[in-house]
Amino acid sequence: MNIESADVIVTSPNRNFVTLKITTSDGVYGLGDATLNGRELAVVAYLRDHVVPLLIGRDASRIEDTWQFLYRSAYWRRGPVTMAAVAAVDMALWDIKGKAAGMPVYQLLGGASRTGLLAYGHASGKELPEVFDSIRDHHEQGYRAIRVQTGVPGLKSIYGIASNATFEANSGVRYDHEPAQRGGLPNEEDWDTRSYLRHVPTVFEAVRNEFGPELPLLHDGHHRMTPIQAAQLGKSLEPYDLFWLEDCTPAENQEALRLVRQHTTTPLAIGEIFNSIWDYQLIIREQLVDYVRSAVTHAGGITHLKKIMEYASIYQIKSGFHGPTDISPVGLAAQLHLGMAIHNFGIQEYMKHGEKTDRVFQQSFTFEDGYLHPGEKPGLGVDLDVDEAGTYPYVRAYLPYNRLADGTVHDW
Ligand code: CS2
Ligand code: MG
Repeated sequence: MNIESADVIVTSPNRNFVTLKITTSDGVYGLGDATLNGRELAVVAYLRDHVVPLLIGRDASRIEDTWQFLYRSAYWRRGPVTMAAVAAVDMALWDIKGKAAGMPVYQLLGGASRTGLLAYGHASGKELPEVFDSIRDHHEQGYRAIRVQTGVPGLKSIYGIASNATFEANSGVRYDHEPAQRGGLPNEEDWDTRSYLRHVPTVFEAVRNEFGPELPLLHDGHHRMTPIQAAQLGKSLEPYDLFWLEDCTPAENQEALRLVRQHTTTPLAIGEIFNSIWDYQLIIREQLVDYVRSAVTHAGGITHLKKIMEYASIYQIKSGFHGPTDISPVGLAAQLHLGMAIHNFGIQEYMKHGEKTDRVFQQSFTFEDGYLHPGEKPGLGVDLDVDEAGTYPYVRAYLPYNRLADGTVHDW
């Protein structure tokens, strides 16, 4: 079953997506997600100009060998663009192997370790009443775990809060939060960590008072605090028993987590911008994190993220795979299959895609009573309507960035 063709499909129904479609000499095809929000075309070029020529004629069944070949023969290793390209090939080959075997991919990964995958959704609001409404809305949608993001007095716009701008700009589909803005330059947002640190604990206190102690609550610090500020927030949130505090500080310097760990027992989740096992090496070995946040799309595919989870399992660290709308339905499906099979599954982020996206990507996963399941279709269980995809041309979109009151650029 040799690879006969490989097409890079770019579409922009509710937002931009990049999908690799590999077709074999037997006519079996597989899909892989290569979407890198705000830098999509860099991965398109890496795939079209450099990877696709290497795939033609290769034996599609040799997934590990192809992974190693693409990773090592490039000479230049790691990084978001390379690892998204490698990930797309990897996902497509697992999809093909599942179809050829007549099995859903999770069966090839060792079978089901659970009946379903606990998911969390994104509740948000500028003020408390909006936050409460959004939590109730997510409850009604069936979510049993909820991430809470809140506005901060004095800040015009902040990560994680749906604003009217995102609503109108994204063809009228109500996304809780779609940060990448189409057709322009990056939005500049304002940030002040001290007002955020004062405000967030008051919101979680109010949410606990309103919704009780059981509901698993998550929060995303989105890389904005210094290690000691992250320690401060983790500590001040302890009374509200968070499921996790995510991306509490930029983690290029993995040792930064030592200071956070020293001061708080709030569980920590990190890794959505990590692309390889080496980004986790120290923080896993030193037990400085509790959840691995990588996405299959950005961490070298099912093959590599499975290795990260095996390493994490030695330290009882669980998965918390990244699942916002900029992970395409193909990438989400791949994570659900991996999540079904690994032992150390923790929770899966699940932001719902829009109607147009659902027309482009036919999906077979289910979301019932708070739990996701990849479905039983052979392969990944997702198909792409190439003609429908062709009706939504790419529109360049940038993620926002932050500046502090004194004009300094800050992590967004
Ligand atoms: C976020 C993402 O979902 C999350 O946890 O951190 O929404 C992130 O902002 C986007 O993926 C950026 O493209
Ligand atoms: Mg995040």
